[in-house]
This record gives sequence, structure tokens and C-alpha cells, in this order.
Amino acid sequence: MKRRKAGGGYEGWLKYSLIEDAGMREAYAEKCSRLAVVGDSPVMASARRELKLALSGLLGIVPEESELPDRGPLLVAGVPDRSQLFEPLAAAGDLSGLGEEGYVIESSSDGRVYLAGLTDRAVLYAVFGFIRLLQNGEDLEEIRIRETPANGLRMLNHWDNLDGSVERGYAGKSLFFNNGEITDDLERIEDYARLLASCGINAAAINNVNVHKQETLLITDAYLPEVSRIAAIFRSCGIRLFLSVNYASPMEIGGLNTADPLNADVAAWWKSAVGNVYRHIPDFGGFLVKADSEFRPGPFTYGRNHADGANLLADALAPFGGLVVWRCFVYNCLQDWRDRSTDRARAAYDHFMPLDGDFRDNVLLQIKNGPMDFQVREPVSPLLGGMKRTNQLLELQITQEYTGQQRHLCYLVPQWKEVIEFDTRARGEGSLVARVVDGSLFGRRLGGMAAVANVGDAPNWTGHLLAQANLYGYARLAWNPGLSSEEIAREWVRMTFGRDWEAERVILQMLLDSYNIYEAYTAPLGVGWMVNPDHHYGPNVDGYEYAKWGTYHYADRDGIGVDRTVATGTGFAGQYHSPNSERYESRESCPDELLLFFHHVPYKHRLNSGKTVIQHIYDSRFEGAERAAELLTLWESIGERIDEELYGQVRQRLLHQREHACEWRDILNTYFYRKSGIADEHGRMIY
Ligand code: GCV
Repeated sequence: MKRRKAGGGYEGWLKYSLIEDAGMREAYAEKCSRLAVVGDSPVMASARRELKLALSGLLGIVPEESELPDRGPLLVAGVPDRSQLFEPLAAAGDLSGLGEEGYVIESSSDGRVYLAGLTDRAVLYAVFGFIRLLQNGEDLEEIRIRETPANGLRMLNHWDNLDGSVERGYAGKSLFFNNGEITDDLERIEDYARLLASCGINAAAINNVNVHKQETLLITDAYLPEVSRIAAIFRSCGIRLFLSVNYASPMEIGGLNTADPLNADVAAWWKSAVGNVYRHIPDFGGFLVKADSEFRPGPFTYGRNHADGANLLADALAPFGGLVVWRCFVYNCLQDWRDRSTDRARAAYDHFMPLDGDFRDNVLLQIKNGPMDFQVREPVSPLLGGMKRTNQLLELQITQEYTGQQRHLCYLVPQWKEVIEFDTRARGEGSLVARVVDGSLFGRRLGGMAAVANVGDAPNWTGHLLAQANLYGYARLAWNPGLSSEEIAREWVRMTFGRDWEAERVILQMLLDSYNIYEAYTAPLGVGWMVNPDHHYGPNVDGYEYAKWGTYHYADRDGIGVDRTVATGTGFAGQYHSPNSERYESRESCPDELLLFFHHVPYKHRLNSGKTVIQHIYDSRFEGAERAAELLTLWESIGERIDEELYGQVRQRLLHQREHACEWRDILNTYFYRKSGIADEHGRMIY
């Protein structure tokens, strides 16, 4: 099979390099010397192709293909009731609980290994699960793995525009669009789909939620024939394609004079438009919608609410099994900084809580992890666990808009773990966000996670090679939120760099420390937003302080932070269930790292750590910049162990991060020193 020239990080974690340990390689090769892949659907063709690629790369073998039920080692992949080869497996246990995507990997006493599931998609996941075992050097003797994904929907949102640009993209141009057209580089999309399927992604919206004029046409014959080619590639990897839609489509492309969700002509227009989409893409996933948000049109224009808006689309999609993913990122973006009663953090809850239970069954509300906008540190959105009668999707941001734009190393899985392990207390102790979004807490049929992708046409997909770990990590977490940040990082390191213990130790340390390091030299104590306007890169303490976007920290000569208490502030803390609401309400019990999100305090306020706020700001900026420099030193320490080209790529980024962390340190320290007039206890250089 012809493949694009590899190298430079292009293969990602599907880098099937020969396993160096000859003993291990031979033991694996023995098990895999004969192969039977049962079925020839496009998904099974992907499974077969992938197994062969992996076995030839990792083990240097071309397995003999055999479907004969004789004895001896055999790797068998398929849906059990389609071949008698699986009889021993079926006899060994009940597979009915696997659902549509769960799989088993089991070895039998006669040396066979079964990769099985109840659908072709599940078999593909079993195949990738098996390859992961080989890449990670796992023992295949007496293996018995049974995996079902925790979340039904494991989605990516691409913020790609038809002109090829990517909103908040830091890895080159779009994979899907180029110069107003759908790309003809379908080979690259095939490789992307493989990467996604390998870690369990099953849905992807390919265009930006900000749907501009040209993109509005994506749901029409102008583009659907081409979009359907991408959908077919996705389908062969078990991924359903979604499109972001413009709420005003009936007016902009339908010739109507309204987009009012309760208007019969509008409903008829959407039905017909949806019918046409399904003629082109029979397994189309549905619509992703940003409405009444940051100047996008929506139901508010017609005096209607978001349930009216979402249900309109849901009714059109329902006959085809399509979904509406409706975003809750709705807030007043024309604020005045002097107005301290309007609080952007409150907005999503205020808009959507009253509508709980009003949405159709095929609507999922997509809720950003925090109440603001993907800052380095925010509390968890109180809407997660607030709503009980509505399907919910957690929205994360893999693309590093506020977390270093893929020039800084920032492994985000630890941040996401904190979110999904947050106990909302919606149904008493143990009401974790993970259980809200997987649907189990409130008995919802649909749920899951979505995340803004961090890929582009950069040779290594993500710009910063180590940012691939975030894409991989998100997907693995969406499949199994119980995995630890370290387990995910270890898998990714082994699959990407091979099994070199020293390199693994160092890269793991770099990844696992990086989020805390990034937080330490950027905006302190949960206050957020101290970035340059528009592009959001680099320090600017007042960059958003007087803007219309509701993004304030209120630093003055005496103190800093936003009073979001019920007693004296905006009341946001009261949107949480008890005891979280009380915990955030009080300065004493509020966790240090979120203090300035919930409270306005004097610079000399003492944190639970024992330090004053001002001293914390100085200390953590100095320490953060030092630790950023150590990331480079760590990487250099394994220079000889890493492929030269990959080593050089990452080193360049770490060099920049070291410099840029000093800029963050100095700009923040100087600002707060000048504002407060309080000197650093340790007398370090503050400009
Ligand atoms: C796609 C933030 C980003 C915008 C993004 C928006 C959203 O405001 O800066 O680029 O728009 O979030 O999530 O809709």
C-alpha cells in the first residue's frame, strides 16, 4: 500500500518501528504468524490493513492469511457470529454486554488470540487495542481484556474554515479545506482517521462553529458531494461526520425572511435541507451549533429560547438518527467593565438551567469545562451536574489557545482529569462530572465528550510534537475516564518513541509537570485572561481588563480578583450544589488555586499555603520560569536517545518556551510590584 513519506512525527503514535527486544518480538511473531480477519466491509478492510501494517512494522512479519479452522496459533479478528472460528470464544463467556463498541481480546489455550466485538467498529477498536498491547510490550499469554467505552459520543470539533484557515489553530492550515474548496488530499485524511480511530474517536465536526457565509453552504449540493468523500473515509474508521451550521441558514441560503424556530416554513426548510444531507451521507452524525454567542445568530432574535432553537433542528434530524450538539457558550459579549453585576461566569447556567428537561432526546448540550473560556485554571462549570434532565457533553479544548499555543509544552490531561473527577454533589457524594457526562448519574441515554482539535497540515499534525499527547490523551480519556494522566502519557510515549526506559522516564516527567509549570508563570490563582488581545498569546495583564468580553481581574493598588460570592459579589458561587457552594463562598475554604476566581482580596491576604497573594505571585513566576528552563535541560539530557529530527523540532519549541516564560515572569512581576508597591521578600530582580 502506498503511504505518504513518513517521518518527522507524521505517523504519530502509530509508528510501527521494529521492536528491538528480539525475544519479545519472536514471542509476538509466533502468536501472529497466521491471521484471519473475518468480513470485508470498509471498516473490516481498515482493520485488516492496520493489522498487517502493524505486524510488518513492529514484528517484521507478513502473516499468512488463513480462515481454516485448523489448530495452531492464529490471530482472529471479527464479529463472532460470522464465523465458526470464534466458537471457543463464544463458549467462554457472554459477549452481549459489549454493546456496539465494546470489544474483547482473549487468548486461548491452543495459542489463538481473538479480537472480537459485536460490530465491525468494535472489531476495529479491538485491533487497535491489540496493536497498543504490542507497542507497549504487554504479555500476550493468558490475556483476557474486555473494554467498553464509558462515553457514547467521543467527538472532535474542528474550527476549520473553507479558506483553509483554522480558528485558534496552531499547527498549520486545515486538513479538510483549502482555498474555498474541500481538500483533495484524501490520503492525509485517511491517515488522520486512522489516528483518531486508534484511540476511539467516533464523531468529528469538520468545520468551525463560527459558520461564515461560504461555510453556510456546506449543507448544500455545492459541497455535499465532496464532504461525502470525507464522510466515507471517516466511516471506514468508525467515525461519524458532523457539520457546524449557521442558525440563520433559512435566510442566508434558503430565501426565507426569518429563521424563527417556531415558523412552519423555517421548519420545512430545515427538514428538506437535512433530507438532502442524508441523501449524500446516510450515516451523517448531525449538527453542531453555536447560536446567540459572540455575534452568531440564534433564536434570541425571535424572542425564542435555546430549547426552541435546538428542537427545531432535532425534529428535522430525528427521522435519520441525527443529533443536535448545541453549545452552551452563551454570554453577553458587550459588557462594560464598570458594571460589576453582570458576570460572564454565571451566563451559561442562567440561560440553560431554566430549560432543563425541555430539549428533545436527540439534543446534547455541549458545555465548556469551565464557566468562562478554557483558561489555564477555572472551576468546573456548575451547569455540569446542574441540569438533570438534559443530555450533556463536556467540551474541552485540546488546541492550546490559552495554554501556550503549541509553542509551550502543556500536557492537558491532568487539567481534564481534575474536571472529570470533580464531585458536583448533584446526587450526593460521588456525583462526578465523569458520571454526569457519560449519562449514568441521571440515567441519560446520550452523553460524552467533545474537544476542540489541535491539528493542522503541519508535518507532525500538531506543530509541537509533544502536543500529540493531548490529542491522544483526550481520546483515551473519553474512552476510559478512569485512566490516569500518567498511564495515558506512558502509553503515548512508548507508542511514539519506542521502549527506551530512560527516554520514557524523562518525557513522562516533562509531560506530567508541564501543566503546573505553565500555570506557575502565567495568570495566577485562577484569575485568568492576562493575555494579548485577539491572538491570545503572551503576557498582557490588562489585555482584557477594559474589554467588552466580561474578562476582568479588577487588580488595583490594594488587591485583585473577582468577588463572585453570594454575600457580596455576583452570586456565581451559589450556582454550585452544597457543599461546593459554601466551599467557594468562603475565602478560607476556597482552594488557593481558585481564590481570585471567587474573591477580591488584598495583596497581603494570606493563602492556605501560608504565603501572601503578592508573594505567591512573585514566587510562582520565578519558579515557573526556572522550571520551564528545566524542561529544556531534561529534553537535552535524552538527545542521543531520540530520533535527530524529532529531537530538533521539540528542542526549538522548548528554547522558545524558556525565553517566553521569562517574559511572562517579568511582565507579571513588574505589573504587580508597580501596582501594589510591595517588594519581593527575597529581593529578586523585578524590573
Ligand atoms: C470558535 C473563544 C475563542 C473563539 C471561539 C469561541 C467559541 O472565544 O477565542 O475563537 O470561537 O471561544 O468557543 O466559540
